[in-house]
Amino acid sequence: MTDTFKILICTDVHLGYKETDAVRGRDTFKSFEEILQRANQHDVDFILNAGDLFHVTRPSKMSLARTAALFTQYCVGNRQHAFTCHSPHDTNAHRLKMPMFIIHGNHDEPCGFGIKSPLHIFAEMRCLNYIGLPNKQNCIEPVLLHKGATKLALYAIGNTRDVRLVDQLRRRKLTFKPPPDNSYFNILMLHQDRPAPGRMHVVTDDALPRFMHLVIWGHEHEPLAPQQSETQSFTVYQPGSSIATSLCRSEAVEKSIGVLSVQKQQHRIQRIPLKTVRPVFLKEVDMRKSGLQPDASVQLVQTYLRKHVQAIVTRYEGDAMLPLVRVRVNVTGGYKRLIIKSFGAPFVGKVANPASLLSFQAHDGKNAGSHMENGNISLAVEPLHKRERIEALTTQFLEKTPLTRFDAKAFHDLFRERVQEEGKTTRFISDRIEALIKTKM
Ligand SMILES: [Mn+2]
Repeated sequence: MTDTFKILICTDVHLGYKETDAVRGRDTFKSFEEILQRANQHDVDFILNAGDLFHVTRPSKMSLARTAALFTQYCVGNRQHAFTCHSPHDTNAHRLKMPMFIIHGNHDEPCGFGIKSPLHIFAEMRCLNYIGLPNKQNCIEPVLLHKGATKLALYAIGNTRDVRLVDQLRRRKLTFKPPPDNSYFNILMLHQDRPAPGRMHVVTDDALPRFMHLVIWGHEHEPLAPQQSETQSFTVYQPGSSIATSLCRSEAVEKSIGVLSVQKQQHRIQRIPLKTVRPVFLKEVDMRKSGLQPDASVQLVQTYLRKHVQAIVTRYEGDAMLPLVRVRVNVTGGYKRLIIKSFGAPFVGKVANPASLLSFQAHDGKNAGSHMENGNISLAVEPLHKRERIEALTTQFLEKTPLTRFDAKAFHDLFRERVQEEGKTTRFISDRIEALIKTKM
């Protein structure tokens, strides 16, 4: 019997994202199935999932049924495991042919009556091991896993609002029970914003326990190779999402998962590219280089931009999957903007997102940030790295108008999602807020 643990690492699968879209509806489920198939292929002992398995905390019945079918096919069943599991929690590890230790993310966090996450349902049905919920003492106890001479201590923190978690860690209100002895390889899995310029109140490496060897960081959709922490002795691995939920640079890259091997205290992470992920193609077009004058007609601008899209479409002709395409048009100088939805009509069946092919930017201050579209003011599409700006705006708003009816977090998330997603109109957002308020009354 070997004493090397093999563990598949994945995160941010976002099951159900765009599930009603005729073209993209099954994307998340296909990628999740590929992840489960690869777990078998690589003969891993178990899977670690760092959060946001579901895109929403109340998944549709369709999503639940599809997810249940995948767990039943790939995870439920008997297998003779080469490891033993000692846990403070009632884990299902030994009752599953492919165990999955999983935490919730910000999208599938516990909420509502009884404060449940959709993960609770699957845990109750013994499909997965839901970890990362603090006990009454607010102490994080590890799941201990032994395989021959190799011993793992698995720590986990489900998504918590950054401000709160930073405070809890700083004031030691959240503690970590140390491993039984120093022969353990200690892993921490969490789902939070990573520190970045301009981000305030986020968890930094030095706030995490020094005895960790590997930190698996979920939530950030951009895949990053494992890197040595600058302030701590552990390695940080950010696997990145298995689906692009935002058409921006950091997401338009090859999506992958990791296979972690641990022998005693030596570890290695092998990156495995996913094959089921829809390709994303981004292009930037500066209208000042188009040869057209700023007062050129809508028709001329449309013809010009459609030529660009056609060139992209031609590249992907004959491919198994329609691509996601986003052309960011710089209209600095007063060039006309087009109605985004109708622009894509000729590309139905040729791209996966005909209704959201374009976004417009102007860098001369005129109309930057908003423009008229179908009579509604439309907010400019914010790429993911500008997320904090959206939160800054909503925070500003909430400071002036504290919410009594519903959670501030729901408000942040709703805004962030809708604004960055496809450039939804403010009308759409206000309708959603109204609906939200009505359901809470
Ligand atoms: Mn997340």
